[in-house]
Amino acid sequence: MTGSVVKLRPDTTSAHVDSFAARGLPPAEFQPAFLFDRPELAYPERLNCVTEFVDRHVVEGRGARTAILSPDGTNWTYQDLAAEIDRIANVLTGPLGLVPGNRVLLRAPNNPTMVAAYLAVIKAGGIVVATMPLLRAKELGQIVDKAEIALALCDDRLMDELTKTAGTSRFLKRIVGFTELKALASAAPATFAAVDTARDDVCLFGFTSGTTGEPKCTMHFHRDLLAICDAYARNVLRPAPDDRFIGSPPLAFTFGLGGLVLFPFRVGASTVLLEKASPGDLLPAIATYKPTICFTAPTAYRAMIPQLRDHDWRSLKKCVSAGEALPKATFDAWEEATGLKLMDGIGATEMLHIFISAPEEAIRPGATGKPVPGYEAKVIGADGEDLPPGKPGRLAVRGPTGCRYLADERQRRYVVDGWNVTGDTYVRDEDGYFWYQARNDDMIVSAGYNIAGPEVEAALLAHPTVAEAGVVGQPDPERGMIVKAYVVPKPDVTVTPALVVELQSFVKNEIAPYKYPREIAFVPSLPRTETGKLQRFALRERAAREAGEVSGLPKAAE
Ligand code: 3UK
Repeated sequence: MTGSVVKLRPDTTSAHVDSFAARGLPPAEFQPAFLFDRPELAYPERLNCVTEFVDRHVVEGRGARTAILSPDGTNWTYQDLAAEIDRIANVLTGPLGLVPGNRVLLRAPNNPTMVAAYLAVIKAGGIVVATMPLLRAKELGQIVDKAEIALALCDDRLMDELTKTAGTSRFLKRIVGFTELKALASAAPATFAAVDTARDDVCLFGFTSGTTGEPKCTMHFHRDLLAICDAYARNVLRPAPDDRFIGSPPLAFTFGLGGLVLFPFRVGASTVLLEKASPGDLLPAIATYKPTICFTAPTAYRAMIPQLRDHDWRSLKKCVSAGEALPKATFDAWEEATGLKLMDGIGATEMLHIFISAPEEAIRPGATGKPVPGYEAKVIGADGEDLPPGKPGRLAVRGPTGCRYLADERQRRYVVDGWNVTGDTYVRDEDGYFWYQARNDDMIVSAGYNIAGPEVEAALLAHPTVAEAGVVGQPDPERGMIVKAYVVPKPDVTVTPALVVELQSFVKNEIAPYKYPREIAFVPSLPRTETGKLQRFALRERAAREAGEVSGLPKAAE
């Protein structure tokens, strides 16, 4: 499985006038190895990726095909999109004074102007820093200061928090609202020559959706944006020009960037951009726009199942699930309801997108899949040694993309001997499939046993009364930790002490009995991040508070 390893130095001449990103790159010895042995990953040294994603389609005669649809009535062809991008690029480099290498913050829900602005920044040689719409002034301030951002483009409806940030930041000088941006753009020329960037010029800063500590800023090159399309999408998702994409992840989350912008544009397909895309919004939009490919989180698929019968979802051909583990119960229920196999894939902001997954015909339900062609993966032990099949350990990967934190000591923790160590515990089976266990720090150690919270969650989700489940360790004087489950019951379920006992016996029948939740608390909802991840740390804090409390519900019978 091992291919030749190429350590790509910045080997081409940068187009950046502002060298901030290059100065922040990790030193060579802490960079991951990059693999480029597949012919489709052999990119030319000079490369502006927007030329590939947009202009190429116009030049090659596909300018009249649909690129972007949205509920505000937008129906842009590739020709329209190219003109929008070029007008904004002219505004950026003209009145707004952008020079190659400058960072530009974007703040907007997923909408057409956001995408045009995103690609305009890159086409102009800038570096995009997209931010989640729910972020507040303080979090925006951390991003602005870390990335030293002077210019922001902001949806007018989201101005308040960013204005507060500007009030206290020594970097942020100018915020241009989308209304003003569009006014300036309408007066600007509709053609703009792409800045002649190097394939290894940085064009994107992705802040991790990490839940603790200082935010980490990952840096990605022009070639990286193509590589995720030419590795994962081309070999696993396999979209065609007639596909239409839809989904929920914000474009500031690279899961959304790939699934809703880069993958469709790589093949000249179309995308539906939704500002609101909760499970309740997604199904009506699917019925309206008849997309073929959907990207969302495992919990969103689960939430949509009972509503499927009220909407025409039958245009869907492929459904991608990522962001957190896909429980087998959700996979089974979706397949039963739709006949479609959910395509699980693990990705990370550091890796830009998905690196382990499987095409439909090779899916093994419950497993994440195999390394995406172009990537290699292994499971390693505490000392970095390779572990054989069947043994749980730390996941390590390498491929055409990899981790580069901006000026961050934590680089050395993520990249070890050229391998990206994602922080996940995995088991590889004899056939080379990778089975997710937990985040390394989500393992519950109870009376000497290692118990993976997600495995207990998956077991609970198979019970007909359970809508959602979150499982963490709760401090316990005797066992160190006990397994504590927070359960959201389905709408018409009556919560009784008997249900607790019933769920406990159910789990004991599904998985090894010692893993059963000794305490179960019923809650109306679970805390989640904007990227759809369960906030286990919040549940852990809650469990720690509740430790020893009389819960009002009976303690488990042994
Ligand atoms: C977890 C998964 C089990 C895992 C992401 C697709 O999630 C993305 O990036 P983040 O930086 O988080 C990375 C971490 O999330 N995870 C993601 N997918 C799965 N765990 N099964 C999965 N299928 O802990 C990983 O280390 O927010 C996902 C594409 C782009 C992304 N940025």
